[in-house]
Amino acid sequence: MTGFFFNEALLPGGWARNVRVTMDKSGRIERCEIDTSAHAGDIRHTNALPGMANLHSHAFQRGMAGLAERRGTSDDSFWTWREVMYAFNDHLTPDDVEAIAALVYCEMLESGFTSVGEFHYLHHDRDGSPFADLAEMAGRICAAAETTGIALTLLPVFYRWAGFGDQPAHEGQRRFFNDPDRYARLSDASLAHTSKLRHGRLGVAPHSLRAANLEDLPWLAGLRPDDPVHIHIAEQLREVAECEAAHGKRPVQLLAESVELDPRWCLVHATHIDAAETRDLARSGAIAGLCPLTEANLGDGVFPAPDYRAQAGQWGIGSDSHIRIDLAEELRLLECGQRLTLRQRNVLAEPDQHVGRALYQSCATGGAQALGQPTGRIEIGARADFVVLDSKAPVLTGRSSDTLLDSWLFSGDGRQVETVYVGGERVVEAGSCLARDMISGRYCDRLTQLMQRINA
Ligand code: NGQ
Ligand code: ZN
Repeated sequence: MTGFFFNEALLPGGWARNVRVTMDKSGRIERCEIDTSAHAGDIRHTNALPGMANLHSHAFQRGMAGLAERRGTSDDSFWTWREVMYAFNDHLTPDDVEAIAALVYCEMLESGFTSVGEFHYLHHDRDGSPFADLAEMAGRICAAAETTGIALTLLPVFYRWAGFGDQPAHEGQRRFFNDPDRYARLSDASLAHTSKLRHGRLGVAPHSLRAANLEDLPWLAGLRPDDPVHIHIAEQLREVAECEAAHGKRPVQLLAESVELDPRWCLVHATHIDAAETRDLARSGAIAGLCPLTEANLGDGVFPAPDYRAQAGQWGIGSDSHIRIDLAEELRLLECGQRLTLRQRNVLAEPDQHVGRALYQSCATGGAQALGQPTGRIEIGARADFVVLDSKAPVLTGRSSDTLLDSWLFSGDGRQVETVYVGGERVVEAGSCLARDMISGRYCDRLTQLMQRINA
């Protein structure tokens, strides 16, 4: 049987040498042997890392990267960025969304992400009316995943209110809005699309405690009882203050008291948490969904990673607004944000441990849990998702195992990702997603037209 043979691979227990992996028909790892030799016909690589999950994506926002970097008349903030984002998404057609998502997923694969959680809320047509297929846009997201080969956990977003206290959703949010009945139908219609994908999964996602109220949460969490539940939370200080004003509690505290937080849950950002919330989140087994590049770009703040980690809190990473899509850079900023605030080095690792491995393994396993995808570990039963680095690249020369990983994450970027497999199928070769040319050509065509419409 054809197998993979790696001179070294990062397994759950650490780096192993001369690793041979075989898989079953569904693309799951059947055997994993170390200190062995290659069989004739094996696919050979110098190294392999487990595939990384990108646990939080709003694919369409890739199309507006760089369009919100001009200072306005007053202080700019997350909230002024959001106005620009709303104005941008007003123009998007299903063809635009599919073309943008395909480029996003292509870029993700090329940087080492093998699965994505699409936190999808652009549901309706430009005037706010539902498409004939309520899940038309979800179908476009699935089509983009199919084109690229990335594993997809689709998270259709429940968005009902404009803010705390059940403020009615406003004009800029018309394309996101659903009542509970229509959301349940949207979820079913989305399943018709995700179930056609080889590595598709469907979860649920109350947008935030601003856009879903406390009564909405239990039935949403119960709608798909075995699947992931994602929510934005405590990203901005203003949102914490509004939550305290409306409910007398901080967001994570309020959420933890309103629902049973458990390993199905992913709390995206959770930037502003106090000591008690840090403890409760860590204990719950839920995932903190950190998006370092977006959180920096939007001026959100810095997650209390050392305290959370000290209490065995689990996390993963997402590229969220896609101001950049680069796995190495996300992990680097997760660590370097702490270095800048604490004025220390090598913060997010145990004594004598390499930071690269600590970051990579914790985010790969946490991200896989958040997406309900059998990935993030090279072990029996996991999907054969592998990321192979170009060991001949200048920044990786002479490195192996932990120094290879540290050098990639701290001094490299997506350019050192050579080959990527999802479920044993090659999706990136010589650094390029297989459908790269078609996808970028279509993206550029759509974006040219879109920018003309926006600037008209
Ligand atoms: C989003 N993005 O849904 O795209 C949000 C902005 C909001 C981030 N939170 C909108 N990064 O939170 O209301
Ligand atoms: Zn988000």
